[in-house]
Amino acid sequence: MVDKPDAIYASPLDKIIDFSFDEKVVNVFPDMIQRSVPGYGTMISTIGIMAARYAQADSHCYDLGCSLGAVTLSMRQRIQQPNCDIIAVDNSSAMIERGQQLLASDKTSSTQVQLVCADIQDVAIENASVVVLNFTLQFIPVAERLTLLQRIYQGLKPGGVLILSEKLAFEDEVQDNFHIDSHHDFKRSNGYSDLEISQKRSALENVLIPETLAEHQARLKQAGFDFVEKWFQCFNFVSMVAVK
Ligand code: GEK
Repeated sequence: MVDKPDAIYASPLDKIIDFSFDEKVVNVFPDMIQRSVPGYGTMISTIGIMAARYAQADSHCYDLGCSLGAVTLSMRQRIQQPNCDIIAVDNSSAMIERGQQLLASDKTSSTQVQLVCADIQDVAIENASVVVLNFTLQFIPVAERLTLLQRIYQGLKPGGVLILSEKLAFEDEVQDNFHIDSHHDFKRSNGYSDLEISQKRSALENVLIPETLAEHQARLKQAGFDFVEKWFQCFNFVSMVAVK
């Protein structure tokens, strides 16, 4: 299994169809996300460190929208609590199939992992000490986001944590443009052409709906979380923790 370089949007396309996490994307996913999300590697390794701190014995840790399981593997390498397992969920069967292969070759820990192909809106969240949404909530319709966060809050044990990473929008146009332009510079510096950047942007337009930091913070509080803190930001990519 060799990770291929992402060239999905390298040639001009007659029609840009909405982005989906299909086989074509799965084949290039590690390269795509590393070159597209500033701070991705730092966020993955740091989420493992935070999971180790918040994981509780006899509980579940959830990786919702797990893709190939980068967060799952990072948590698995760090969690020390007895009888604490990981439930990793994605609704792309291509992602889950490849994720199974990657997991099978990870010999770093005996922590049990269950990979589930399902919509995260249909999965029960129970007896949870850690829940991670690493760039997944942005793909859920805005009107349905609060219900999901409320279910996560209900499923968390006291002292449990939700880690939420998202691409942000900014109300102020100058600020928004600064972050969008800086992100595009980041992508260019990683070898993406202007054509690739603009075709990918069009493909994501109706699929990835970013919101402001204030909107996320208000919704987390509305879902029940008292302590909400932004712990990472690079341009328009942010990660927050919310503790029950
Ligand atoms: C990582 N967390 O590498 N139910 C289940 N999965 C979903 C849903 C849904 N309703 N909607 C989208 N997905 C990963 C990166 S990628 C982010 C997450 C990105 C899944 C989708 O199939 C994809 O695998 C993932 O959420 C989003 O840390 O590519 O920008």
